[in-house]
Amino acid sequence: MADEVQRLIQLEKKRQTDTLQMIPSENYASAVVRRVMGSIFTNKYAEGYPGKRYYQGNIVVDELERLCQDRAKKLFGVEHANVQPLSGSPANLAILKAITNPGDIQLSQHLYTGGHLSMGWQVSITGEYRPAIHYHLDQSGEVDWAELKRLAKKHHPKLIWSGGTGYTRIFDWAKYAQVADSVGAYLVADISHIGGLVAGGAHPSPVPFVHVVMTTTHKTLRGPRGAIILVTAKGLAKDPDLADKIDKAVFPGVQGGPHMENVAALAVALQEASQPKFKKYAVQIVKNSAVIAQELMDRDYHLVGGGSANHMIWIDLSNKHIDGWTAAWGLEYAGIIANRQTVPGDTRSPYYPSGLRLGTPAITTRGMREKEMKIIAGWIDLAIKRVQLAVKTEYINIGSEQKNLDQADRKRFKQAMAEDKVLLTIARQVKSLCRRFPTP
Ligand code: DSN
Repeated sequence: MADEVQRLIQLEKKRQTDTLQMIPSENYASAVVRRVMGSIFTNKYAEGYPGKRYYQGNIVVDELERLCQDRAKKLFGVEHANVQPLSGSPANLAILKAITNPGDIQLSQHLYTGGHLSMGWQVSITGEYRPAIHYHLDQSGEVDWAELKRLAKKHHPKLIWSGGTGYTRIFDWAKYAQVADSVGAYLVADISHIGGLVAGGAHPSPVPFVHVVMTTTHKTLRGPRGAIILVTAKGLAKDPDLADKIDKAVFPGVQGGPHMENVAALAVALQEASQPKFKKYAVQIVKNSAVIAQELMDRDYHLVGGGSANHMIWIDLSNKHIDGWTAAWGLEYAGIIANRQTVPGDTRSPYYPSGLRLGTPAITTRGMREKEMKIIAGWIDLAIKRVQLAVKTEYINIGSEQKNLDQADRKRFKQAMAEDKVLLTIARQVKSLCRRFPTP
């Protein structure tokens, strides 16, 4: 019922307003983007592409989609843009379909060291569809280049994926290209996390080095949920039909009718991302992330990658003797929303991993800067210390090493943390900081 949904929207609004959204893949879309997402374009079927639709009544929609394509091409400096993918996973499946044939191999970053499901992990359709092998990040958080080269040489993949969901350095696109070109593979950059940093000029663009770029549109790019696939000049030089193959793979290969309300909102977001203000925003995201990273390292936190050169802070909690699950829940009760993540060399499972991932895109959108980052880093440390103490002595009593907590331990821990005075005090302070930095 609409009134029930309305109540939930209000509750979620309060949550998003009064707590710190620090999941690195989340952001606040602008009010205009959100309004356009709710526009009447949602009523329209538009299977096909501009000039060749399978439904009538698409003269306006054609103009809209062309506008969105043009803005994407201009912003990223590419030859071709498909703006229809509903999200990153279908986009990556479409890329795989366009580029590979049965028997071809894909090579991607291992899921446990920051790779993504949609780049050939077994439980994903992309892993069922084509065989995949994986390279890792080393203990320092850098791509294991020697392993990547060795695997490429041995298996001759048709497609090499660069990028994923865990990486805190600046991608060396030229190095990836060297490996891919040496074995004649297509190189695809999944820049979902750093799309906004690339658009804003705060990170180098993969465009001169790769054949295809995919980015989701709702992370640092700050648009509606969705994805775009970009074909570069290098891609068209390798295969002049590549753009056409990508389009056919998206529709009718993977998807049916595009969500035109999202395409409309994306056109708005791309325009926003081309403004000088957005460049400043992208630079500030990186500065903010570096401050939190440094503050945490000064407090003896081990960060994957030895710091943060982008929007992401990736903590290995092994030396804190707690897992990412307990840390993430402790932080949530303190009003800081993060997400847990495996780390290179992790011996724990993805559900109870050794790491934690934090990010600055959303809090930077609110206008927070270095001064606030220092305060936030202090709160993160305080909350994690509280969790450590709780796990070690008060509620679970396991000594200095975290054992594999059973479900009863975890339930007791959560109940205790939900009422913990230290965490509740931090949550109150977080709320009062948040009130000074309104959400869009
Ligand atoms: N779920 C996204 C992330 O958090 O990195 C990737 O799909």
